[in-house]
Amino acid sequence: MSTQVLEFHPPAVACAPDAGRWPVAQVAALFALPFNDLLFQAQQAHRAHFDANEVELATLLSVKTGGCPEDCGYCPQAARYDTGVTAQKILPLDTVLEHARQAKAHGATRFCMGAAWREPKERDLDHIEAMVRGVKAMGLETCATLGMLGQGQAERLKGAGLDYYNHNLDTAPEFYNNVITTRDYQDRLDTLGRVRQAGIKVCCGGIVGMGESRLQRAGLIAQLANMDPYPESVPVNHLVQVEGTPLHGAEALDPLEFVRTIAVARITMPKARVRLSAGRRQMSEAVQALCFLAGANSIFYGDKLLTTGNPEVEADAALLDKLGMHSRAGQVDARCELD
Ligand code: SAM
Ligand code: DTB
Ligand code: SF4
Repeated sequence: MSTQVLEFHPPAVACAPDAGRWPVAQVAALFALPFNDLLFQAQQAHRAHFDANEVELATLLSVKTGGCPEDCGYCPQAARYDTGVTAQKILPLDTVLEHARQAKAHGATRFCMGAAWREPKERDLDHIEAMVRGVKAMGLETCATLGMLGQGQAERLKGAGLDYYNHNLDTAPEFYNNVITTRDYQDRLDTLGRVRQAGIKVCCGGIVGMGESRLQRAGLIAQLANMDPYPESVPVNHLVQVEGTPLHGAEALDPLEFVRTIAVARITMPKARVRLSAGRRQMSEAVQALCFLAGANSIFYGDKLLTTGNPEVEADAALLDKLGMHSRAGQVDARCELD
């Protein structure tokens, strides 16, 4: 039973989670609340645990791009889809550290390194360990997303100073096979168990806008919220549709439904950092502002995600300024170039 979930006091309209867990039906009931009531609850949960005007800036770098053997239907880096992404070798250490240095200079507090692997090989981990050590030594929080981890690999990353491991459940168990067939839900849960066991903080979320139903979005949130403990960090990605991937052309999600997903994540995981992740480039400023109101308090900062675009740092600095928001590091500095 998670004590974190028990601390939440939901109003009468969305019944209290029994036994500290969130049945899918109760998560779905949150989704069905009138929008204003949902956002009000999300604000209450947010303000109970965070400075409501503070946002974490995390910079993402693809340290090994493309050529991935997996078949994730959303992903431009899968070798089997013709998306125009060229497979590259792992980046040299000094290139990664230079990106991290610039990210820090711009005000980022967290640096996330991503690799297009099904799982890292042992020799890959030597490189990643050096990257983690170097980034950590700059005073940045470190995060990596490298695919599934085998026995002993999470411990190696922890030893190098890794703060967070990102591994997403992506969607509800019932919808999962519509999106990925080359590894199953249990594989993901096993990796998350290894990360937790090694004492690394868990960064785990999913993607919405892939054609899933609202009930399936509730199913994803319930899976996350019922982890014991729930993840410290929850990325909510809006599908970035990339030509050549099977999910290109999926029916567009109503932006207000995306905002609802953020709010439900905030209410069910009140102490987590809820991350407004991929898809911001396709979102209006007004929708992003609603996401902050719904409890999002982390964004990717830098003009690129892994292979697709993200808002320019100048635009983000201007948006945060307009909203009177500040980063964890204080002032946001968009003056120097990231690349
Ligand atoms: N290869 C590793 C893995 O899949 O575990 C790590 C990198 S993978 C690109 C990290 C996450 O990015 C995926 O789990 C997925 O949630 C997200 N992602 C990938 N492509 C996306 C897209 N087109 N739109 C939104 N999110 C995406
Ligand atoms: C996460 O949940 N979203 C980020 C990060 N973790 C690694 C990745 C988004 C990728 C979007 C598609 C791309 O740029 O390739
Ligand atoms: Fe490979 Fe990760 Fe993309 Fe799936 S999401 S195809 S595992 S890089």
